[in-house]
Amino acid sequence: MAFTTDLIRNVALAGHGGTGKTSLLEHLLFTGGAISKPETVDSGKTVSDYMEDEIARKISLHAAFCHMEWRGKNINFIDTPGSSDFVGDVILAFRSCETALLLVDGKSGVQIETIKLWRELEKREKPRCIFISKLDEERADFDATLADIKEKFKMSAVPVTLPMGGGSSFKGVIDVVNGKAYPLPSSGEQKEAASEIPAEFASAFQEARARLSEAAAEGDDELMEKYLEAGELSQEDIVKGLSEALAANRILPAFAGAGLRNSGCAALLDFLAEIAPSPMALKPEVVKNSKGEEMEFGVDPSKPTTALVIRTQIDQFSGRLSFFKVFSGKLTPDTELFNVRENKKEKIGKLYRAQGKKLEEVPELCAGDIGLTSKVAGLKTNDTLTLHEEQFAFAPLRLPQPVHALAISAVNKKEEDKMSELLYKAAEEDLTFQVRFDSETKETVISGMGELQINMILEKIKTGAKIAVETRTPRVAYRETITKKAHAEYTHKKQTGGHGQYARVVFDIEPLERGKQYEFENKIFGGAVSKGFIPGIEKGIHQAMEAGVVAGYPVVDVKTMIVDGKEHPVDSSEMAFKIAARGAFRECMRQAGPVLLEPIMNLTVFVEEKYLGDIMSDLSGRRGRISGQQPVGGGIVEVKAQAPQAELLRYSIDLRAMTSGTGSFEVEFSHYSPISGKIAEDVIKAAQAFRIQEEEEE
Ligand SMILES: Nc1nc2c(ncn2[C@@H]2O[C@H](COP(=O)(O)OP(=O)(O)OP(=O)(O)O)[C@@H](O)[C@H]2O)c(=O)[nH]1
Ligand SMILES: [Mg+2]
Repeated sequence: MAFTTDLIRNVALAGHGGTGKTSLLEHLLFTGGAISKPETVDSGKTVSDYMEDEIARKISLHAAFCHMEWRGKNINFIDTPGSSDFVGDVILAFRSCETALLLVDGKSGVQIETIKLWRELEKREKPRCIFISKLDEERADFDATLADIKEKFKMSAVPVTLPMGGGSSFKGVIDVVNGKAYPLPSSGEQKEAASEIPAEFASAFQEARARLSEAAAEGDDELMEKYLEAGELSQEDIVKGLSEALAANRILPAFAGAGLRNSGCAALLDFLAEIAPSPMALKPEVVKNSKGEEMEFGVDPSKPTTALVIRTQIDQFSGRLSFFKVFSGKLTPDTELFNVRENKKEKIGKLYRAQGKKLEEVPELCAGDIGLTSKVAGLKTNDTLTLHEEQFAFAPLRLPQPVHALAISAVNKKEEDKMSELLYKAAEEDLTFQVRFDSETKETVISGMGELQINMILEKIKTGAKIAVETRTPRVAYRETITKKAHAEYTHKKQTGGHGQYARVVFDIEPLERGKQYEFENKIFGGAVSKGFIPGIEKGIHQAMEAGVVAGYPVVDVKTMIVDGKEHPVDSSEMAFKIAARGAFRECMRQAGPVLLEPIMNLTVFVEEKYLGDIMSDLSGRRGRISGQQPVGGGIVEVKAQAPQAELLRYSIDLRAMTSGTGSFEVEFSHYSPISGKIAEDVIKAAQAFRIQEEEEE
């Protein structure tokens, strides 16, 4: 059956690792009748942890799409991994949903990943709810967790469900909106059944009900008046007020439960179906047309069909799967859509909804819905699809830059192509994983968010495809430049018999401002060298600049001027001038105080306050310069610094070790800066050793 836009809900489950997202989702699907028996994460049979690596490790490593019907609504769920290495999949889920459901462990309280995800949600002004999980565990405490949330997020969560007891005496939940109790089912495989609220929880319910009514009335003058007059709100008004407040991101509803025990699921589903915003409430995306003009584009069933590819999965059996969200109009099978990036039409075959790995064919997907299609080779994540040849595109997903890089090669050179192919495939599936060939250092460099993510990908290559690979710390892309002016001349001469070669050039060189790269000026007066030879001379300079005289790294920020020269009527050629120019440039460079430059990175580190001292002293040990620090909420401090790339090659591993896995950082290139003394000597030695090794290999 097709669901119209108002009947669709998209919900992303997110939170710190192991807070119970996958287990909760499994029981939501069970409660909704999408599956007949809930499985445990340990069994490796849950709907959303279905990939081989997830089953082996018993944690989620990819975004998984599921759906179910509840009270006439189609609820699409995206289960996301808790490990920060897979943040790319969480961000794509946040973009695609209207409501984020953040899980907080009732025993551990708000943990570091949840704080980071909260900041991501803040950036997007995304409506969100909190599910306080695992309340059946000893020492789990609903009220203490609410207090922790208030302290860390500076926002009071309003309970929509309340727990009845906790730990070993956990007896189920109370639905505050509907005034019902859901006693704890006798096992996780039993459905919840509503009953009267037990007398012992009557006053707690009354109190929570008053608080919920007040939250529903706030921000709506009419409702507030009703509430102040009658001292309470009708059921209908509570639903209306909460819907508006959540869509506008004014309230933070909180839920209680224990997913594994199937407790708290029914009331949560009621809320999602009846109160959570429909896709139409999604904050519009900014799209750009072919003229570069920006406009807002929200979900709208009345406009011609538009869809955005949100994820690509390359499956061994089903081939390429492209998940997309329909933004406007509706989509039916075998439609031709225009792919804006490729500027060509693409036939979309069958349409599906995913239930984990199971694909269920659908006859139609309306605006706001999430579905997928298979085997359309031309589709990539972030592609905009339109019905006509409309030229506008959604902005690509904004993801953090990779922070951990490795150089990789196949042990057997013949397998290098196959290895690269698998790496590029992995990069298509997870956009936070990148592959590039560095022509300068002659290395294939892979980079990502952390060791776990990279190891997962390497695992697929090593054991999956049986390709032996070697990894090592990538080489740093050093540069060379000059520090003063110089003057030199060079004559290339080979005139022994037959057709000879002759060219002579005289150069002045001088340093350019950092980042200017290259300049050339012809200062010859009187035609000592014909204009026709100038391109050859410039080619020679470029060639010489590819490998400088200090350690063979590319030369930057040098201006070269030809001031004089000489040519021979027969023996001069472009080739001869190229050779002469190369020689003159190298001679000039030797006299111009050549130095090595190293890349300096801008670094933003996020750590809990208690680690601040350690982080600062570690950074100064890495030749880092700290430019500022400020608290960013949740007890986290942001430290801004600059440090040489060479000192940061293992930073993602070291930072995690220093902060028990809680620290994180962002990094981007800033500028090149000169190095000297022992540091420069070591770089030169390493470059020489590398060159010897390369020559031996050839
Ligand atoms: N006691 C209890 N244990 C639970 C509950 N929910 C989940 N667990 C257990 O907690 C562990 C983690 O559960 P998952 O559902 O995999 O948690 P997750 O948030 O999906 O984990 P990641 O995807 O790896 O971030 C598993 O061993 C579950 O059996 C619960 O309600 N009560
Ligand atoms: Mg999970």
